[in-house]
Amino acid sequence: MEMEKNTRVILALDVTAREDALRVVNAVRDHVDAIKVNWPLILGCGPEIITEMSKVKQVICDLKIADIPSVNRLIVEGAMSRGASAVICHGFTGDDSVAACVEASGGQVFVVAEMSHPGGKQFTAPLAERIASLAKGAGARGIVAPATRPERIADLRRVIGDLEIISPGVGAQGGKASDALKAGADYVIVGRAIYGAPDPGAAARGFAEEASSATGTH
Ligand code: 3DU
Repeated sequence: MEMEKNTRVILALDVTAREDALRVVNAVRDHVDAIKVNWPLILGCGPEIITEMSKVKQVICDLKIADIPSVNRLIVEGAMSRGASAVICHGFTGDDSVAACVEASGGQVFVVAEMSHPGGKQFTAPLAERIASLAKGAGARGIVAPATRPERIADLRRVIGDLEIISPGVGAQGGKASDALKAGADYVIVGRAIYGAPDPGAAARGFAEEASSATGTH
């Protein structure tokens, strides 16, 4: 199933209580293209939350999968069978581990190339081009690249061609949605700056408007 490419905003729903998740999702649903579900929400609410959220929007399961191929496959199957449209895995585990994720998800995998937080410069940045190239070779759908360093999005775009780039680090981590999109990201991922805002719906609408002026979509 194609992910909507309308607002270019992916909500990172890192809340732990189901009522908060439902409140935020109901407020932002018209302003985001997908919901990214990570461990805090799954551990807080149980994996059924993946299925529940998938009835509202496409769900990307950000489990940062980083294991041996056989275990990666089981994790991806568990996420996809609950309604995830895509998963996120690490690439430092090597090509066989990434290939297992690609196979088990039917190609619906984003591989973390370079992480957006300051520590991401330490180990992920020096390897990011190699990981991006591994992702492309493995048949992944795309990569994760940092909105906090838009110049790196442009560098990694040159490696992957037309694969998708989803980009976290907007808002709370200091990155700007418009900079990330102009540098070549397809989507920005926004968490705290939306779910932690006094009015999450208005915050999400603001990011969607910023995205549409940056990409010239109206
Ligand atoms: O900083 P925020 O609150 O907007 O959340 C960012 C989200 O993106 C969060 O779910 C985190 O797990 C994810 N993420 C990164 O922040 C950085 C990465 O390199 C990869 C994923």
